[in-house]
Amino acid sequence: MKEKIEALMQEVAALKAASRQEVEDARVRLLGKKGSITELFEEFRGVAPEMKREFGAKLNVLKNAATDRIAQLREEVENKAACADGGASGDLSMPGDPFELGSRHPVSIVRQEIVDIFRKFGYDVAEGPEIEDDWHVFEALNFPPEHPAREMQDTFFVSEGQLVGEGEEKHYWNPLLLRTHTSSVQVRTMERSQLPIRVICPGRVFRNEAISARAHCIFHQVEGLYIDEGVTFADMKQAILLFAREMFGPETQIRMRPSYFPFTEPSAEVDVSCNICGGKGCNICKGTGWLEILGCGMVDPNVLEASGIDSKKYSGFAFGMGIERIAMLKWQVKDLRNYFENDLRFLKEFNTVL
Ligand code: 2NM
Repeated sequence: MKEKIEALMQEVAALKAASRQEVEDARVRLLGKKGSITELFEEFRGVAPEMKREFGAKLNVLKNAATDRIAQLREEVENKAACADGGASGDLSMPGDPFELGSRHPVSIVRQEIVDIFRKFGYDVAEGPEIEDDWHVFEALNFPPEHPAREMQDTFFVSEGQLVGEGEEKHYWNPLLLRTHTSSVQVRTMERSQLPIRVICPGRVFRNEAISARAHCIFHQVEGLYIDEGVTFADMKQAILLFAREMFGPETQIRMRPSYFPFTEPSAEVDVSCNICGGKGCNICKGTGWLEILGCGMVDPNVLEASGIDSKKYSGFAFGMGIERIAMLKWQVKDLRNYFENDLRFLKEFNTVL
């Protein structure tokens, strides 16, 4: 037995093969069902118990050596074949695998549509910081000190602000926070611009909300602002009607319902006629024929004055809408979380031309 193992060891070491067939032949000859190594394992059963340990170890070494050598030979002939046939696997002049094209995110598509419409109406686009101070997010926008939006539960705070005042009057002032709306950008625009102002502010905003299918702590808004001498509620209505018809189609109707925002007076909520059912009532508009898309109002004189604008001379309107919400209506997305998870199965649904 010992001799047989040693002889086979030498055969394995000297093994050569020039083709796939020769490798396969060698495998069958050594390791196949009737192969010489397989037969040695049969023979091993009859070996005296005191010799089993020694021969067992040797046999295993032999089997591993044969298996490895055959794998090595197989790789060698495969490589040789690939180079020799000049075929697909070996041709370095072949074009590379194509890059998969990305697609625009639905929030980005809708943001661009809204921005394009207002640019056509002569609005500028302004952006501003996501980390803001209390002044630009709340104080200048006429939020009273006790307004619930200013609470920790609703707003993400970054720093507590400066300690100011003496004795009883001592308090923190102007903390840093994540903006809860892009109106802060409009305050910055009013502070530094010459009048008239026509601006829209797209951007990411943050609210301290539990995440669900209908709410998320991050979302995107577009807010608009128009200030000049003699701007009226009728101007606002017309601007929003024209926008709605560009966005949702020429047959679109709008309606306004009274509402409340700290920064506008009067304020309104705007619905557009459902463009899925044409106003007849469907499951998208929940049978009402109307879809709520934005909030708006005449800028409160306090807001104008806080930004250094003479509210006796100037007036203006402002509006704001959530981009995710409009994208949900457009593509019937049922769960807001889809917008933030970057699951390719979702993103690939929006294969618009870049
Ligand atoms: C809305 C609704 C109504 C708004 C107001 C202002 C500003 F800065 F001029 F005061 N910007 N955006 C506004 C008004 C936003 O979002 C639902």
